Amino acid sequence: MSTTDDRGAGADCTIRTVRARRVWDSRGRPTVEAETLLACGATGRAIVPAGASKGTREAHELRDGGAAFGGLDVMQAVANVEGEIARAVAGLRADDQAALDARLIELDGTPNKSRLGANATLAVSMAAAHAAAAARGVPLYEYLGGAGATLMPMPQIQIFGGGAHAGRRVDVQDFMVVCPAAKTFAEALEWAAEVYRHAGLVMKERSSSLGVADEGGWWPDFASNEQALATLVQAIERAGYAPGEQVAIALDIAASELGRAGRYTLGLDARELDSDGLIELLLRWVDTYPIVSIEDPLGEDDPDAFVRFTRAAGARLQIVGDDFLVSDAALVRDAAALGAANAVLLKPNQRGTLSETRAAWDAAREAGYAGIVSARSGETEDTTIVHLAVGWGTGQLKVGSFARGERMAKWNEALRIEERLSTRATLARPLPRRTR
Ligand code: 2PG
Ligand code: MG
Repeated sequence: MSTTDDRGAGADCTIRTVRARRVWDSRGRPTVEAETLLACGATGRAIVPAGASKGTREAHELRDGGAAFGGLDVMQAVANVEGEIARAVAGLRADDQAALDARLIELDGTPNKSRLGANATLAVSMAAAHAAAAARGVPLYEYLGGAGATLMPMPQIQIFGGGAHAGRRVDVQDFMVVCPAAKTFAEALEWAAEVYRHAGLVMKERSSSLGVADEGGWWPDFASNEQALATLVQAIERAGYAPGEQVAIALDIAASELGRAGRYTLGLDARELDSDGLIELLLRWVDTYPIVSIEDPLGEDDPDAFVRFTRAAGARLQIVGDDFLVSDAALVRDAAALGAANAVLLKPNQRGTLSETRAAWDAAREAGYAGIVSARSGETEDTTIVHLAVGWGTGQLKVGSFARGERMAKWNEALRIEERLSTRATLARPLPRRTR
């Protein structure tokens, strides 16, 4: 979000002041907003999101502890922005993102931003980008990607929520759809809206409508994880689309939440599996249902199994590292050397600066990996990630479901971008089409 009063290429992008405040996220929890004022008068503002199912190697989110708000207050992170960080970045240029982020990293001085907080540093990193875009008088995606930023991302849209986002009612965290045959981003949203609506109707018919989960997906009431898959196919068909061909399935197993050290528990299915047992189950699902993408099929501490799964299915399936790669360029390079996964989820708050997140995408591209810019389960009206997906040309965007304002703000922002790009826009088609 940005405003400006002295636009143009020659605008003075020197940072004058940085302010921060505590605002509230979609789970009613505190989070950090930063606002940057430049010498030219342009301002930029950004809010940091928060995850629930987190990788252990994510950058540190600074929370105050204590009794208030379950220990989740962020007043120390806010104070860090207004004090130490504001002093350190005043005088730097907002349009030199690399130098600004390097200063933030150096100032923090820890490997995981545990001193100042990744929530503090990311708010400043993103607000500066917004301010620089405003100073130029262009939308953020265009500031980041120039005139060549015309690739609209394929959306991954959640239909059922599960795992840590729905009281572990089912074990699999995200049951999502993608629309490989849609011609535009707008059309992909139309199809997803129909699938979402029909999924809700199916659940209502079964009197199993229990509201929505953290990211807006239907709160699941299923007898097994596999029943969720079957119901999703049913919803796709009832909505009038060919499963696999027009609307396909993407899953986030979030397997780090299911166990440790190669032992996994599917509570709903009353099953304990070792790594190869989980691989076998997922391969059977891939053979039976029109699944084109699986995120975190195995735990973050199970790289060898990741390699085995990638060998078995990587040629016909997108295999995404989220908790496994935590948007970290070095981990992406390590995974590529091993042959583990073939795509990386990109969440800026897993690293704490835009430059480091971007570096993970650069490493992914070099390795031939796909990239998916992703929201967190705790979100706000902030739409920065949509601009990152288009500006960086990642080709995919994961935001959650087709309900709740913090999700719709992002889908709707992407519609505005597609409209602005007009005939120059093309919808990315990164995923294989499948016929059953
Ligand atoms: C994920 C995200 C979004 P969280 O695991 O990919 O679904 O969840 O933000 O809770 O990590
Ligand atoms: Mg995930």
